[in-house]
Amino acid sequence: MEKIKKLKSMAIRFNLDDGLSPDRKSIKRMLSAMEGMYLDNEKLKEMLKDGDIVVYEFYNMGLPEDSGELGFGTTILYPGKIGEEYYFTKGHFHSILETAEIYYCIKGNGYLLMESPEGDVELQELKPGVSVYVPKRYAHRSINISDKEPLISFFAYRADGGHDYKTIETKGFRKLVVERNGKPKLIDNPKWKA
Ligand code: PAN
Ligand code: ZN
Repeated sequence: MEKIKKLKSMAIRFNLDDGLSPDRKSIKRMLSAMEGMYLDNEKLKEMLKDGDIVVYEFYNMGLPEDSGELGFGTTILYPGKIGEEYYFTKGHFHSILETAEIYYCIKGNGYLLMESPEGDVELQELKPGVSVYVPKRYAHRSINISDKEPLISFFAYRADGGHDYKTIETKGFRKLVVERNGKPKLIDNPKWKA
């Protein structure tokens, strides 16, 4: 990605209907890139036989990763389920653990699942107009509980915070949000590794 050397003010458009920006190229996270992340991996493999699909897309503005800068953009998480688990983003800790983040939901309905390394779990509902503060030290994952609408949020974080995906990829989150009797339910992750 092209790095911007001297930062000037900028105006970036994000469409309120689909969350996409006509000014930047999004990063697309495909179903194939989510292998091993959902509880029912067999189901995921079965779905892949019908072809790969975009589970979510988001923006990285390519700003300098300095402590004085901010990373920002939108995430568009499409609706769907794998088994009884709703589509979610991979989720991550920030590499600099002591960095917070702010989310602002523009469209859709879902949750922001957060957990600290010590095992404190926080769940906040995302719906239009709601802003959620992700405290420093907490891993975070968006979950879309709608069966038709994308979940669209705007986010901003300290640009040098970095993304540690590995911890969640190997251990998972302690909790999962699944659909039971047509309703979202927070359950213990049976695959969670201490
Ligand atoms: C967000 C996320 C974005 C995609 O910008 O990076 O929603 O989710 P994953 O990074 O977990 O795939 C953010 O939290 N940035 O720090
Ligand atoms: Zn983050």
